[in-house]
Amino acid sequence: MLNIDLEVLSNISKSQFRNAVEQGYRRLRFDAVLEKQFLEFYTESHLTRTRLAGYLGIVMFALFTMIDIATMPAHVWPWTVSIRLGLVEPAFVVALIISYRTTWLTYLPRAVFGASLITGLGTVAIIGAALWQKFQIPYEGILLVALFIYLIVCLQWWRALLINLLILLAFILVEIVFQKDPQARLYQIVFMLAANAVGAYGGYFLEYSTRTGFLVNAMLNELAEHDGLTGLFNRRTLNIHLEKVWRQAMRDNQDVAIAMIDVDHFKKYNDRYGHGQGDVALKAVADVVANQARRPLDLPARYGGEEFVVVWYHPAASELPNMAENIRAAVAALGMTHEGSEFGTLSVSIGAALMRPSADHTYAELLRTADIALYEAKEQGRNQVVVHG
Ligand code: GH3
Ligand code: MG
Ligand code: MG
Repeated sequence: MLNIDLEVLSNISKSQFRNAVEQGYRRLRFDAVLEKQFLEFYTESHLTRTRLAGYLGIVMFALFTMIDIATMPAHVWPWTVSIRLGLVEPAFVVALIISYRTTWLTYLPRAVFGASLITGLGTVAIIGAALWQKFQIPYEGILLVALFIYLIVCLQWWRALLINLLILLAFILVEIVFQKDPQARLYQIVFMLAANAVGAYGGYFLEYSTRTGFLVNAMLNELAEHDGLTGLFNRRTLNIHLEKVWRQAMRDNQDVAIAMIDVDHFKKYNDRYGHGQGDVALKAVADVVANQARRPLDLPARYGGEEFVVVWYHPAASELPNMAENIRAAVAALGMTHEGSEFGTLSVSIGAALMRPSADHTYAELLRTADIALYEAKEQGRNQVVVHG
């Protein structure tokens, strides 16, 4: 079983994904919010395989139809063929059509569920119809159907299990009612039970591994997007976000503002209190910064070293000085002693800038303007805010 090493996890910040790993998912269920995300991921990542299963089903049942016509007596095959062509094949076609409509994708699991149930019950009906017509049909096809539903159609395990139990029930009923040879009946039911055990076993671990892959993927993404020390977004994410927000602002004709925040005399702080305490101070400043960017398109990031950036989407221009000042004041209010500074406590200088994106302004310009403002704040004595634009 593919398991995630909990030792490795100790380096990964607290998140719903890490929570899920710690809680375990042997019952093949995450908590409600994560489960919803997983189902979307599951449907999307299995889309090609689900479609291939649909085509495979269509081809196989067409083949069985030809064999029925070629080998069965004329009073039997019209029954089996009408079930194959009238019930099973259309179910595959419907599921396939749904899989090609992006807006219908949420219904795909239900369509696959329905198609699988119809395929299984249809196959049982074929066996029943043939036995009823006194024709000893080879019953092995039903074993294939069970494995197909567990392993190939990419249904969630619980659903595949439910469908297969219903099919099994129907099969046992048909065997009891129509199968006159007790030896054949016994073998057929035992084989069917065995096929279910094999399929359920394989299917369970298939889904367990898919869930593990989902969590690993999500945690890797988080790791790649965030700064390890402060938990804020890193510079790479900042650039990606700025690019996105810049385009959005251009479409919506809105402003984008940023604040560049630099800790004052931080080299001296490190020298006096040690690098470890320096890290503690950076985390404290990062928490303040994170608190000031809370709307969906806002973003707090660590720009590098002791520098941070906040992106604000569509702020009121007149509010920008206040927003930056809030950060400065909140850092000062931390009251972290810094004897090497003229202020006696840890402080930050902030350069803020606001721009309306257009064809001849890039976000690099916004960063540059904020950087100039920051330089001025430092020049004018630190622990203050300068706003441009
Ligand atoms: P100024 O007021 O002009 O900004 O002076 P400063 O000392 O803050 O600026 P400078 O750029 O000279 O020094 C930044 C210091 O930040 C130097 C570096 O050791 C420290 N630093 C950068 N990243 C980290 C970190 O992750 N942890 C710790 N503890 N210190 C860091
Ligand atoms: Mg600096
Ligand atoms: Mg500094």
